[in-house]
Amino acid sequence: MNAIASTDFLAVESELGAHNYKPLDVILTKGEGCWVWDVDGKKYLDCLAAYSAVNQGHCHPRIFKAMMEQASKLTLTSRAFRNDQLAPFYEEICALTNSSKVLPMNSGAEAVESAIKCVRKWGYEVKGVPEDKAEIIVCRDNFHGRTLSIVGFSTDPSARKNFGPFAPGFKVVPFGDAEALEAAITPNTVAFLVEPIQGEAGVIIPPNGYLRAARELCTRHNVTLILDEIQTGLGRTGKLLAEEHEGVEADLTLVGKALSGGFYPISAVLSNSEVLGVLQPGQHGSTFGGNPLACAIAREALKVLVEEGMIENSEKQGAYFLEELKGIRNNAIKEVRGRGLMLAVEFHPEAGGARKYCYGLKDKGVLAKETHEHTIRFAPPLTVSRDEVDWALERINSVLTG
Ligand code: IF1
Repeated sequence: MNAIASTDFLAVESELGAHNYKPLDVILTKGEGCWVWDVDGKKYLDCLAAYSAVNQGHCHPRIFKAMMEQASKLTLTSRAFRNDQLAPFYEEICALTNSSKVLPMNSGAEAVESAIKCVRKWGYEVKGVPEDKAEIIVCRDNFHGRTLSIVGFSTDPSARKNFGPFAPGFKVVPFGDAEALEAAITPNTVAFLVEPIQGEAGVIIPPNGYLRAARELCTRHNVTLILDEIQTGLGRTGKLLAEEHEGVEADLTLVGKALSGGFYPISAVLSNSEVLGVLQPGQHGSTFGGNPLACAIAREALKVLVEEGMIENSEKQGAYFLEELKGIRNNAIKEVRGRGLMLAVEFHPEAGGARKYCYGLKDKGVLAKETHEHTIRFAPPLTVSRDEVDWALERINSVLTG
């Protein structure tokens, strides 16, 4: 037992914290692999994996070791000086993702912001767009982070309301509609920014061929394609990058979250074209971006993902998990969908919301979170075994049909 009662944690958070979240009332204190423990010692299978930041499982021992070794040597130099972890990180991530250039940042939103800066600069200096006229096309129901320029092109009222005025230069098209994308492209369009599968929107998988069509349109109209793989990347959908499902390559690929296996905020802009080449000294940066501790952690997090077969496991367990979820009989279920271990069960609006199921699951030892009101996402660490999936399914079945 912990010395502080659960109710006290809630009271203190409520009094002293900004109320920008409404978490499930479970107070976690320990994690290992797919499992987490609360302050009362109760064990749960984590089916959220910190929104895909702990794809490698909680507190992975190899990443922990790499972090401790580096932390005992050198953590931060700033980019005013060089460090001996940056070049090997660049080499390894470029080789793995078939990229030519890297820009290391910290959070996912920073990677998105950085990409926006770069494609605008590319638009003016390479494509020849007139000053301040650059346009970026984004999708309805997008989620790319919480900074001002990003929420400015969100279509979710709660993400935007009363945070304006917002930056101009963004155009919204429906997700999954290549014709709408083509119609929105003008000579001033510098980029199309899109999630290969929309996460926050509820694991929305676009029609087959959509990313290929988007790639083709972007190439034809000299528009950069930016794929936000911050959530879909690094094995989550059963491939290293979700773009591989359609055999396309983005001009800019954004990764974050699992790039550190959950130890540390690390993100990166990966570039296959000349886009990152437009940046000159002094035009962009970050105190912590590319620091030796981050680089050492990311190097090991990527190795673990590949060497321990997590990407293949994601594909295999995900396919099984999906089939079994589809077999659950409950008239309240509208649709079950997913790719790899990015899965969702959507309920009919009349069912009264998904949150009650999340509480039911929590009581039985499965942690999952609703997205919007009517969808539950299941996205465990990619280390999850068949037995653990069965363990979860038994409980999911009883809660959803009970
Ligand atoms: C929160 C969702 C997941 C992302 C994509 C960029 C970012 C994210 C595709 C920004 C972040 C998070 C943030 C987290 C909840 C979460 C989320 F429910 F909102 F949609 F994962 F499913 N691009 N996603 O999904 O990355 O700056 O946060 O590092 O609490 O806001 P960040």
